[in-house]
Amino acid sequence: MSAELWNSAASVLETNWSGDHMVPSRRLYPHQWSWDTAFIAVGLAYVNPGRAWRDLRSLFEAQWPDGRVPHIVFDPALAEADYFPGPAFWGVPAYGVRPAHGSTGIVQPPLHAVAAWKVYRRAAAHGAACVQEARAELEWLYPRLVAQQNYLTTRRDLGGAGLAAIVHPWESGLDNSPAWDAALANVPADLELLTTYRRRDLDVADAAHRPTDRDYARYVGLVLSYRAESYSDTDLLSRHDFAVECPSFNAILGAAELALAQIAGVIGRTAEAAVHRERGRRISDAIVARLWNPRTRTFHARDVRTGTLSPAHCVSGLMPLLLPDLPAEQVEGVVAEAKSPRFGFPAPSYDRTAGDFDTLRYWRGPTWINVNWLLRRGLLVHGRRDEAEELRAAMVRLVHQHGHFEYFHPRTGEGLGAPTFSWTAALALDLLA
Ligand code: 2M8
Repeated sequence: MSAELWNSAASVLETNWSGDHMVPSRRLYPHQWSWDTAFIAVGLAYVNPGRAWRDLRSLFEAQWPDGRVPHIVFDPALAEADYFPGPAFWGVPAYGVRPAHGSTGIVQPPLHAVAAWKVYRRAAAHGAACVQEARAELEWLYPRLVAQQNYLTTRRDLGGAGLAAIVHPWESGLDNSPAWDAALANVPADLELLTTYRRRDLDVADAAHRPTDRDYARYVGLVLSYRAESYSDTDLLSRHDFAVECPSFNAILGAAELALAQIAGVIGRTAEAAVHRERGRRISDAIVARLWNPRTRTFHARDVRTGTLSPAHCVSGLMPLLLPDLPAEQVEGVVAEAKSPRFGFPAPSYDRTAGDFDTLRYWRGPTWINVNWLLRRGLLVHGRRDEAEELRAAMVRLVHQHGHFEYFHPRTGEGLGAPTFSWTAALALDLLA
């Protein structure tokens, strides 16, 4: 079984390679996405590390002067109509050394330091030249990764407590998660707006599996609001309707500091390693102080504008397990939540017992490999080897039986969304290795 799965995963990554970057899927997502690049690098580390570094470089070549790494880098060879919203809609000036590549003005979870560290660690298996290349790539990436962290922990600390706020649901990577429902209720949904645009996703995917038009009206409205001041974060809270501290985004932010500490050690910046470790610990503390609900014994998204925690139980609430400094009480609570009837292994994106659990609709129920891969990593961080192995085996079974789909039906395992999806294939390689 594993040779067959390995080969099919490797061939998905061949098909989706576009010269200097990987696309998540050819039809639905034809450009380069930020956190996809990180998950994909983890798999490329086994079959083509040179491409892992090339992909990360392509992404960071589009980094903005303020340090933000855009959530999409657009392929200039494609037409505006190939993805909505495309480059003209975002209206972002071209930054960096790839001036022909437009980008969006929002971010995604900063998983790249974790990915780069994993690619580096795997390099020795490919020989000395590969180790040398990996070191040089880490040296190139390090200041850029630090700039990304600095942007998120300063300009995006809208709540003033040491966490980064997302200002658009797309920034979480968990687009239509119920975690944002309460905060989004305050965002006008101008359905008229959509009549002037064409939702390209509905040409290539089933509408019942995608966010609704009401969601999209809000997504478009929030981009227009952020775009109005050229994506400036100054006084953003006073003029923008959505600002949320997400437990998953911030757990990845903390894990990135710890990966940066490792990278700094390897490239001879030992004094900086201690600073990153300390920053990671502070993010971990802030997540516990701001996002833990002692009554539900799990983490929830916090609406920065109202100071309230979302009541929804979502897979994002399990992600702080990635942080080694998480106190025992929180570790126990999250592991119990993960193993409870609400989730189980592999974990669906949303509470199975909720009245509005939706087995088909994207991040409102279906099972995703990337967040389960993060959950397994978190279990290993806390020495929960048996649970981690149970989860690994369940993920491998799911992908082997149903294919490298974007997401899966949480009861039957049926593949949903894009059929040859890069991060599913890439992470399958890591789970098999
Ligand atoms: C999905 O998001 C994009 C918008 O960014 C979309 O729906 O068009 C999400 O699953 C996100 O996490 C992912 O990075 C992206 C590309 O795979 O698709």
